[in-house]
Amino acid sequence: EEEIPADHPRYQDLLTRHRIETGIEKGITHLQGMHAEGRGSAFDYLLGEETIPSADGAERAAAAHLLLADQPVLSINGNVAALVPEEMVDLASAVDADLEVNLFNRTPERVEAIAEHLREHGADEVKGLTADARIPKLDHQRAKVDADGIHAADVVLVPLEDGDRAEALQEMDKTEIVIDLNPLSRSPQVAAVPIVDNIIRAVPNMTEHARDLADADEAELRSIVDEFDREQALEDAEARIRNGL
Ligand code: PTJ
Repeated sequence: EEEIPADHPRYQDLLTRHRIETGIEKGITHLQGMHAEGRGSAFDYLLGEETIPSADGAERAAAAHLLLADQPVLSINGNVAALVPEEMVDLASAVDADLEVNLFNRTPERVEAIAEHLREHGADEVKGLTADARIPKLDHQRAKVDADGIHAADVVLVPLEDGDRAEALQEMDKTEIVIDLNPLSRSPQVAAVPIVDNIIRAVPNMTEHARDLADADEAELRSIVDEFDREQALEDAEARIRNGL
């Protein structure tokens, strides 16, 4: 990371790519993670590589949801672990959430490497290793969850996955927060809170909102949650991308 000069016009994009490469070398990130990163990077370019106002609103609503939750869980895949390990640990501590490894390309080695990576970045407990429960109606590896983790959670943060897990979790009556730079992906389309922003910016900003709302009472948090308009957030992101074109 030191090799990339901070004043390079594509600094953030190069840094992100470099973290994914390092993640692959360490056995944390799947090779497909590089493709996912490329897709995300194209959308970020069109968004102007900044947190648009509606995404900031979504990040605040997400923070309020997490603070209101009884059992919030932050789901971690290979890209998330490579890009924002410390930031995820910080968010988990700000909202008192659990971290759970959940992978599409699941192998015991990768689950363990990611858990270890998160511990190195300050996590004291990482879930997802026992995987003693299943998400119903989902037949791939992403169905494997901890009974006292995602399976029991009321609010789940689902970053960087375009798939059908979001829908399956919704059928379990969970509130979902999705981070995805592509507003047309299936996951943001069904999320209670779709955050169309780069995870590198989104997570620290959610933590900042959570700290800002730490003393807010339940009524205030509820009103933030109620005022958030998911359709409008998706429309704003799409409009911004069309503009970018
Ligand atoms: O680690 P695993 O085995 O669980 O696999 C993880 C990947 C990411 C490889 C897997 O979930 C996958 O292939 O995902 P997709 O279908 O490429 O979906 C990833 C989504 O995240 C895409 O819609 C991208 O636009 C989006 N994305 C990629 N990078 C970022 C991003 N969104 C926000 N911030 C990013 N940095």
